[in-house]
Amino acid sequence: MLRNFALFFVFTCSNTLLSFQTSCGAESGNAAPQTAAGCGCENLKRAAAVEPVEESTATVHPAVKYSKEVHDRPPEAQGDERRVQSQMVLITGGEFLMGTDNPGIPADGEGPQRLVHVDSFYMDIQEVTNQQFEAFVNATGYITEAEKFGDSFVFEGILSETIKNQITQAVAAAPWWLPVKGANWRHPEGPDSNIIDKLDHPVLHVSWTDAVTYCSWANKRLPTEAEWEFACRGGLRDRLYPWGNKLNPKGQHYANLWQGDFPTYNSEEDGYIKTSPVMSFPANGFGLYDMVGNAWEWTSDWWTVHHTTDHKHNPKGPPSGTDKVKKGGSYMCHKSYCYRYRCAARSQNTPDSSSSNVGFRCVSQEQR
Ligand SMILES: *[C@@H]1O[C@H](CO)[C@@H](O)[C@H](O)[C@H]1NC(C)=O
Ligand SMILES: [Ca+2]
Ligand SMILES: [Ca+2]
Repeated sequence: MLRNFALFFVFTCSNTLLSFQTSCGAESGNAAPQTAAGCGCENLKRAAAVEPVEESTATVHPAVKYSKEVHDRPPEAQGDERRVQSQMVLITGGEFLMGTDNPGIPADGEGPQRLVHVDSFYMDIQEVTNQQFEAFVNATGYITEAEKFGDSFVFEGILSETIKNQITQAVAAAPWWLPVKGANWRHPEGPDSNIIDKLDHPVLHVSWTDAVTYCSWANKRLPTEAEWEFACRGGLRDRLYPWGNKLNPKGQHYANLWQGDFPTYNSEEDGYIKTSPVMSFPANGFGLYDMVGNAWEWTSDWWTVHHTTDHKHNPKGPPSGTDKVKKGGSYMCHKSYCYRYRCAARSQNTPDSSSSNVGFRCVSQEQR
């Protein structure tokens, strides 16, 4: 039974099935800790050979299928499920410096710093919550990829002993990630957990495809990386964080991150060991909460580490790729392992991967 996990997951740097015990050269070769695997979440990848069981309507992209269902209905019938959706703020377009010439993690393609222009758009002020995602599932019957595959990656530190003892395999480059059967958005810490007390926490274990489908249903879309980063910076120029360059100005915490020693000891100095309710920390200059920390956030861009310094207008990333860009870091990020809670920082996952620290928020051209 456990062997099945090996068929479902491979890590990106080895690309070898059944290789959970081998070490991951690309990661162990890094000397400086901040260039290491970080949260290790970019290593979480499903094997291409394994496809989830598709319904007969699978020829229609889920985003189209689920959004059509709801858009065909009269607006008055859409009220209930829409009421819980996030407030949005207008992000007035403009020019900004994207990326950095002083990368915390050069291998991630944080540089070079480049002048980018984005048009105006609206953005959810918060990460999509469990309650909001539940409203979507109630309305559409949508089944996430983690539910179709039957498993998802959970950070070892939040699993019960019972579940932990049933698992013998982990990701070699990041042994704190365990593939857990029955883990999904309703059971974020494994099958013996639930979201009853976490309705206002970010939804987790959602793949990129799940995120696209949700946003499309809400008549929104995922932000491009440029939009996300512009929004993250909150009008500040060339700063590390959405609020400035100091991590804890006046001793205050501005994001749900990891304090202590990753992955063994979380001192909970910011008040949270795991996710926090959305908007528990101060908003940035644009009125956006949790842009860094709490849950990672999917963007629409394909991943590349090569960027041109040519002046770009609304860049959308490369036309194709294998991984999607995620931004902002999570409650698992600590400077020693995952210095990715900076606006310029970035990481990647395959579009079908999911884990206990990745969520999303949506944007749109018009107020929704
Ligand atoms: C979803 O449906 C369940 C069962 O009817 C209900 O208890 C729950 O409140 C609904 N959630 C939302 C967000 O509407
Ligand atoms: Ca924390
Ligand atoms: Ca976040």
